[in-house]
Amino acid sequence: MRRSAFFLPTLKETPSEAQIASHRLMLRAGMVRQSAAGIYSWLPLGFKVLRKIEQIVREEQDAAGAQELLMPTIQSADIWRESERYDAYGKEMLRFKDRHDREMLYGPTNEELITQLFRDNVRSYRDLPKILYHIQWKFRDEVRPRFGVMRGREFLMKDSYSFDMDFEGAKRSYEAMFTAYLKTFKRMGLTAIPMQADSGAIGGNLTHEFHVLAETGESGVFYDIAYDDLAAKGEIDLAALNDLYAATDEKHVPGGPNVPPPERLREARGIEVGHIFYFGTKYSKAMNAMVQGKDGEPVFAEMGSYGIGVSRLVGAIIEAYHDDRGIKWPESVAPFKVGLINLKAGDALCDKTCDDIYAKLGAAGVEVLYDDRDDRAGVKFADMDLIGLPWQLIAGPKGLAQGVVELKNRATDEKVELSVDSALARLVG
Ligand code: 5CA
Repeated sequence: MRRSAFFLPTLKETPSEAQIASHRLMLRAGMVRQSAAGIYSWLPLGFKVLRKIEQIVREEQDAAGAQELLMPTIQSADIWRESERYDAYGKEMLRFKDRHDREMLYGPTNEELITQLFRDNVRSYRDLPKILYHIQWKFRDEVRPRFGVMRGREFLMKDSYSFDMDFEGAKRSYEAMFTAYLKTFKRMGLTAIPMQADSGAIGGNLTHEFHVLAETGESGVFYDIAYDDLAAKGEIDLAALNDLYAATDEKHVPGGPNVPPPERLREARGIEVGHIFYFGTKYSKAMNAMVQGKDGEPVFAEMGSYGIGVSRLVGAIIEAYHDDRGIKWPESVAPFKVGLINLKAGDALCDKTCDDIYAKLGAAGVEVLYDDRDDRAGVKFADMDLIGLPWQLIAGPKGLAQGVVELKNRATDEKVELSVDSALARLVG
């Protein structure tokens, strides 16, 4: 993509409404624009990141055996009456009527809809287990939408739902999702700690929130310091589920069972990027979702639901990867891999070399943003640091006279001078 043609309205000034780094940077880097409180348009640069995150989530769901479908954003109130959540959900649910005076709502989550689909289409134990998911926009009329996409009113969620015959099966599904979540967040460069969470009315210990540690996180969390070592080594796995203490402040009981002694207990802030939940037959019973069991007797399906905050993750990744100049994208979610800077647009050698590099990288499938604008070098450097592409390839008249370009790593700030060919070789593959 040529910068001169790209819709990328970057800002020099820090917008006053933004309180945390990720919100400020998403506005300054031209990734999103607010259209109403907690409701955002995703501009091309931000949308590319959102899509990359979505794709990683999708690949790990598929690898865990889940199947993608797509349910609507608008739901009928009827199914929420069946589950008895229509009144209970309160003001967070956006409700309205269609022209026939039927009560409708913009879905805040999809347990009811998926249970209805299951009830109407699955008959026998032979069809189980099943894990179904979609990546779809949700609306929750949050009292205090804030921090940009972190706590929006409209936000993108991946929500999966598992159906099993019995508790053992449901536990296997839960563990498959648990493991998939760890892989998913790791691929984005994030260490997410699974925390025992408040299970509300349902009870049991099968509910976890996945938290990325960050000073700006909205949740208070407590965890065993052993996690710091495991996180550094990237070794948090399913064993952590039973062995090491980690809990949200809602669940944490000072001095309670399994709580480590004070010198081993860390108190921190976390961003909740995922939430998984086993709830047994809560919805299948309320909505009469039964299948025929092995002995011919009907059985209520054992269910779980598993959410990931896809749009929130964009903010969470920026919180983890930025400095005072801008974002530092991990390569797996970067909107482009390379930012190519032509230091002297209009200079014949600079233009020719850059055009050539741009064409070659494009042909090799490397995503490049080519800053071909006729602007000052300082403006281009600042813009490129702000949007945070992992690699900057800088071509100017002085270097090219010696046959070299400069390759800069945004994360480490390391710069090397290389021939064009060696720079290309480093960036391809
Ligand atoms: N039905 C369950 C699991 S599918 C559910 O809705 N869980 S949830 O309420 O915890 O939401 C799942 C994830 O969506 C959260 O972990 C969080 O990452 C994200 N999320 C929730 N509310 C918001 C919001 N207002 N803005 C951005 N992301 C949100």
